Amino acid sequence: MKTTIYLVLLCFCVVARCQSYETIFDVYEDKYPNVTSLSTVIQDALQYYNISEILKEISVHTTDAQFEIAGKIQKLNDVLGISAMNLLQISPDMMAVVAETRNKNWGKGLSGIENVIQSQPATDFIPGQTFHFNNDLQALMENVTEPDSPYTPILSTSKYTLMQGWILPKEANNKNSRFARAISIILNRLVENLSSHNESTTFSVLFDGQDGTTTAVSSVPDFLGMLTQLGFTFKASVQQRISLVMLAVVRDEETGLISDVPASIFIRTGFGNATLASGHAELCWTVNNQTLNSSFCFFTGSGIRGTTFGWQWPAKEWAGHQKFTKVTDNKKACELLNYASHYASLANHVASEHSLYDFGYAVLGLCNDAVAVMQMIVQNEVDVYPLIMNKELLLEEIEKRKQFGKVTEEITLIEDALRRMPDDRVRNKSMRERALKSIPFERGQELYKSTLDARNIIEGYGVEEKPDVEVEGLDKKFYENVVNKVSESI
Ligand SMILES: *[C@@H]1O[C@H](CO)[C@@H](O)[C@H](O)[C@H]1NC(C)=O
Ligand SMILES: *[C@@H]1O[C@H](CO)[C@@H](O)[C@H](O)[C@H]1NC(C)=O
Ligand SMILES: *[C@@H]1O[C@H](CO)[C@@H](O)[C@H](O)[C@H]1NC(C)=O
Ligand SMILES: *[C@@H]1O[C@H](CO)[C@@H](O)[C@H](O)[C@H]1NC(C)=O
Ligand SMILES: *[C@@H]1O[C@H](CO)[C@@H](O)[C@H](O)[C@H]1NC(C)=O
Ligand SMILES: *[C@@H]1O[C@H](CO)[C@@H](O)[C@H](O)[C@H]1NC(C)=O
Ligand SMILES: *[C@@H]1O[C@H](CO)[C@@H](O)[C@H](O)[C@H]1NC(C)=O
Ligand SMILES: *[C@@H]1O[C@H](CO)[C@@H](O)[C@H](O)[C@H]1NC(C)=O
Ligand SMILES: CC(=O)N[C@H]1CO[C@H](CO)[C@@H](O)[C@@H]1O
Repeated sequence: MKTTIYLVLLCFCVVARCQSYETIFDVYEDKYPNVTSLSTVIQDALQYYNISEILKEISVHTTDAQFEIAGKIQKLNDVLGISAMNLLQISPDMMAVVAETRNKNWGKGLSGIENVIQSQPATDFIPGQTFHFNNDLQALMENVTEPDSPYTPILSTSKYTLMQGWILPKEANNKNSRFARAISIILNRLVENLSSHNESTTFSVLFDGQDGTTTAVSSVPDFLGMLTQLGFTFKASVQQRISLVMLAVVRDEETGLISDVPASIFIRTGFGNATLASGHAELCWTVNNQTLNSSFCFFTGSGIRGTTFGWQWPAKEWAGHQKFTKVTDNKKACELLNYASHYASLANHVASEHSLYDFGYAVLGLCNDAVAVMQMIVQNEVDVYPLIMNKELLLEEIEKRKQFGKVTEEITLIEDALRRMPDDRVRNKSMRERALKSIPFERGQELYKSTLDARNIIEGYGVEEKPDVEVEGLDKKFYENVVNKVSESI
């Protein structure tokens, strides 16, 4: 219940006056047969749950907050029924405000905000300072089993049980996936080495040569060099789909059938009332030899210790899929991996220096932001949207390093990318194109009905036009207040 209230408050925004859909969560169930709209489930639940009661509980926490919507003071209790789901959308600039406010409250030690410490990918599998590639790889691959996340009921009626969880597909623990996870863990350890200046804690990977000698490597390029010598080739690309927040499924109590319930974070784009399911992007490498065909990815994630290399659960087909930035040359793909490792080291250092909540996730950007920095380096433009990172924190750190004369070539490139990349905390000319690109569906194959509407609305704007709607009267203060109230009250 508290999570629900938190989400409702966190994302409270302007009501979309609905057209071809009733709520922004409505999906084309006819095109995606194993999918049920969240709104269908909620609509049913509304017959059993007293929303007035629920909203009353919310209003206890928010009595002082300024609810100014489109210039009018509105009471939450007035916003009843299924259309209240349309409140669950937020503009990129307000996402950044929410991130900063949550972080401030976490820093102040307010209860209700616990730092998210999970271990995916686990860094603690590797014992000691060395990893013997030939001897230890098998054991590490055995160790990195990804468990299912069992279905946990959220609410149920006689008709539906809404649950949260994820049952992994079979390939999630096959050899390729285990190898990808093992490589991610090793890479993350090598990234730590970048910021450690103490030789006695340096992490090394040992490789046995055919001539009986052993080579020790402690840097990402050297590690990639060894893998290339062993016959592995790397390719890189950006993989993009829509974000999945809840990982929800519903059991139809009449038929017993389970189907997925897509629940994304919706981005209020500011182009009229166009709202889009937020895109999730990651920069991925395939690493192949003749027997293994693995893929690992790089992004800033929640609950994964910041900006890291990691292995992602395969997304459902209905989440869409598209690729950007295809780097097929082995050398270039390895160079990009080296830049990513320097960016991870920088971002994680800044997160640690400033004690950022969730290892910097949100304040230092969503998954998209880390990908955007890499896209700037490799192609001098960014495809992904939205971008909300507080890049000033990273630039400050780089300035500090410059004063001590300690800036690598990689960090110089990263600085340039940070300065020049688009920033959706302010309105920019590339927003229109990137917002449209963030839709990972062919026209007519959209998952959410609201996405098709949004596509039509945004396409109606000129190529260089910026969003016209600021946040329709909902100001920064509102979001700060709401997050503060929630932090205090939970
Ligand atoms: C969006 O805005 C347009 C023009 O401002 C309006 O005609 C339409 O009803 C709105 N559609 C939705 C889905 O809110
Ligand atoms: C729901 O709660 C409100 C406020 O407590 C109350 O006035 C109303 O009668 C309740 N409705 C139902 C159907 O129980
Ligand atoms: C694998 O896990 C076992 C038991 O937790 C541990 O003792 C061993 O060191 C691990 N091996 C590697 C290579 O991670
Ligand atoms: C380096 O790390 C070792 C082992 O943790 C520690 O004993 C030593 O004091 C460290 N040296 C410096 C200069 O920090
Ligand atoms: C539909 O999706 C659910 C949840 O992911 C899964 O358990 C079920 O097997 C799927 N059903 C079909 C018919 O694909
Ligand atoms: C590919 O790499 C794996 C792991 O190092 C190794 O076991 C396998 O023999 C390699 N395949 C080839 C054809 O080299
Ligand atoms: C490796 O996997 C990718 C994606 O799953 C596939 O497209 C490709 O054909 C595979 N390559 C090999 C050599 O098996
Ligand atoms: C984004 O907008 C800001 C403020 O208007 C501007 O300073 C910046 O140059 C713009 N960046 C891009 C990439 O358009
Ligand atoms: C002690 C050691 O080998 N440290 C290495 C950590 O990684 C950096 C960057 O690749 C190397 O320059 C250091 O030599």
